[in-house]
Amino acid sequence: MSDIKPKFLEVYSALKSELLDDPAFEFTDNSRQWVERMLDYNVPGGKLNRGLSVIDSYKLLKEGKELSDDEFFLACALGWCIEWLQAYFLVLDDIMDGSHTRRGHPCWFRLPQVGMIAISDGLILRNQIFRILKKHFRGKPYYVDLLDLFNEVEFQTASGQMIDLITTLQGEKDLSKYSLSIHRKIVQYKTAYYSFYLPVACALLMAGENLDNHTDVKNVLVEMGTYFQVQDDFLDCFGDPEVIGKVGTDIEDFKCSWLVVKALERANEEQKKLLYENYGKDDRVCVAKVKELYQTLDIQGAFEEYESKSYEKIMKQIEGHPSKAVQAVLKSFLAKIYKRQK
Ligand code: DMA
Ligand code: MG
Ligand code: MG
Ligand code: MG
Repeated sequence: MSDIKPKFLEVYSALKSELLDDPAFEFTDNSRQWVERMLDYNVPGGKLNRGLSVIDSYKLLKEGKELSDDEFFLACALGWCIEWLQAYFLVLDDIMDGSHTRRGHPCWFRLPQVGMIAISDGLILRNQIFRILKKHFRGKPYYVDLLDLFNEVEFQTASGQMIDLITTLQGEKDLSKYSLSIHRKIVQYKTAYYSFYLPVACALLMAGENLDNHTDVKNVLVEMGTYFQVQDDFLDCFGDPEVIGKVGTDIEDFKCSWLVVKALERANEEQKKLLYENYGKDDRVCVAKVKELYQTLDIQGAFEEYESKSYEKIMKQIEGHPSKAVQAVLKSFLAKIYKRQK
């Protein structure tokens, strides 16, 4: 599967060139250079799982039939639209979360020349998705469905980010409101739709399918996306920053992370008091105390248990699906993320 990565990256260069020559704007050398640098910094440097999944999924839906050059290009272009969407959300997410590093480099807004211009860049990234779609898909019978899909998923993600943020409101810090059901809602919206449902939905539309007929696929993908974000929460605290390319901020940020929800479930009164006193403070000593409590409560063990249980649950759901091609799509996704370290 990974042999398509170089070709996928070629499509990135082609799309970038088109955007830098977009006739709807009079680029100067200066603005063109800015956008090029901004794109190269923020769009292609991740794992590219979401983007590549569109191509993998489309191939599996075609059940082994070779893709034409045109189909391959279009699947790549949709994959890149998802990577653009991801870049847009991450640029803004890092500002809102006060993060320092992303993909092994300083967050875009941390660069001295960038700062809050990153907000404007986020908007440019967002708009470029629709420039790409217009240029390459305007004549397709599924164009309107694609636009609707990207709009819906963007709304869901933005809403997830909103509840992720408002649950941490300063001055109202109250751990007692954190629960698995609130956590689930946050991660379903902020992560699962755009990371898991969107790539497969793009492939389904390209294959001429009506998305209304695939709510069962959507449900499995939302379940997988939820599992993926629990892993992200786990790695925020226990991952190796060298491997995940970012330093966690969830404890400092008072995030409704899976880890703190589990810790609250397992803690006695004294331990709860320690959490209440130290969670959500931008202070090394407080963060260390929270991490130590996570060790004492064996939150790693709880995570491992969650991980194998969700794997089994998702696998069962997949095997209940009538189409072998769809099963193959879903299984390839699950295999990619099971026990991931980054
Ligand atoms: C991020 O959740 C979700 C979106 C939509 C970018 P997060 O803040 O936990 O992500 P990360 O750990 O990568 O900053
Ligand atoms: Mg973040
Ligand atoms: Mg965030
Ligand atoms: Mg995170």
